[in-house]
Amino acid sequence: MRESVIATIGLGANLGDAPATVRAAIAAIAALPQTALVRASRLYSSAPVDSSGPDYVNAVVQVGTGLSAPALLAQLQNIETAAGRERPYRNAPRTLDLDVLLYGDAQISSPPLTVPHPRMWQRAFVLRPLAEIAPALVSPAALTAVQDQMLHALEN
Ligand code: PH2
Ligand code: MG
Ligand code: MG
Repeated sequence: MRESVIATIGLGANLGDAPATVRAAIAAIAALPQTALVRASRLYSSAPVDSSGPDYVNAVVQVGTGLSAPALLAQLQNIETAAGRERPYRNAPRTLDLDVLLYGDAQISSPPLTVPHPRMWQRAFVLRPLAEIAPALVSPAALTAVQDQMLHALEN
């Protein structure tokens, strides 16, 4: 493995057996080439934000990876496709969404990939699982800003 970067990935699903899909996606991420799972949050249930359909299941994981950011994104898109992901319109309900939230401390602005994820600081379904596994990355003020968004852990 070339020098490894800590990448933070957000998982979301609200169609089909969302908890099973998210758990399988965490296993698939852990099995990616040049990639090792570092930490995984619990699964959370959250009301759709700027989206529709059933409540979402969300989680956040960190991996150490030798994949470049575009290569990691391509691998995540393969996992989404294998889970039956369709993209009828923006923020449509989905079987699986895998977003690169952070890639080390890189700032990336390219058409397929913007890192840090531009909306992550407005979303409890990202910040609370992230705070669970990497508390230094999420300030108390950031958590306060999203405290009105409905979210609860599905497990202890
Ligand atoms: N993802 C979105 C839009 N809205 N809402 C919740 N609760 N969870 C998500 O993962 C989510 C969302 C776009 O990716
Ligand atoms: Mg998303
Ligand atoms: Mg996405």
